[in-house]
Amino acid sequence: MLKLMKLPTAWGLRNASPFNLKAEALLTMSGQAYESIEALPNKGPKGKLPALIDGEQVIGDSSLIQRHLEDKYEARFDDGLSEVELADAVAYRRMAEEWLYFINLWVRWIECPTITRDAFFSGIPWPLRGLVFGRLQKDVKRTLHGQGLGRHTREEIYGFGEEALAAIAARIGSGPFFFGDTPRSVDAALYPQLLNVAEAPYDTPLREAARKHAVLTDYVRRCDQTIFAAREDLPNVA
Ligand SMILES: N[C@@H](CCC(=O)N[C@@H](CS)C(=O)NCC(=O)O)C(=O)O
Repeated sequence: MLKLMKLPTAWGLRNASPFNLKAEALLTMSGQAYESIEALPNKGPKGKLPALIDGEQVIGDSSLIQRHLEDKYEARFDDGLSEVELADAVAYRRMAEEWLYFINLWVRWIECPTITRDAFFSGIPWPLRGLVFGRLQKDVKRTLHGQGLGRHTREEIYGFGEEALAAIAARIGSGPFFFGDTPRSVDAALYPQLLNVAEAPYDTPLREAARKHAVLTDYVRRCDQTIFAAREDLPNVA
């Protein structure tokens, strides 16, 4: 059976790590039975999670997991979409994953680090917890500086976040999904990023901006309920 290596969750969210939730959503939509294994990012072949174990093959990266499900198991997430629709999906997916994700990463590690430390590192005794967290926080700071986001002011970062959320809300509109009545791979990618902004316990202007758009909070709920409606048939229901 397929095995999904994923990060442990927190706060009662289906998964507090958006890319891990995306992989779960894609696997569920594909109809393939799978088993979840909780792991840390260093277990992934690229030092990140999720990763999918399929026999001898270990596939790191949610987009490559999607491709694997399409190529090997004939998952048809996006059948019938036009070239322009597929292009639209790529652009929004990358905006959420390569932009909104980093804004939320900044919220979690730089703006509100103690919430993150207490949720994910409470198993490590003091003073080691502080040392481990401090080292990882330094890495995140370096990443954000390299990416560019970390060079902006707090106000500018929240401004970028609000802009991205407004763009996604406008695009979803009355939906019910990104492309109408059926959830597609773009929904499996977008909704975990939005869930982790709107529902995690970081009381910031970013969460406030997400919650201001009823379109987004409704969309998150709808995606989660629709995509995982069949999970009772599969092992390890979250
Ligand atoms: N492009 C990757 C991103 C995966 C990713 O960033 N995973 C995070 C958790 S949501 C991670 O493992 N972070 C640990 C790290 O960067 O060291 C994907 O689509 O799977």
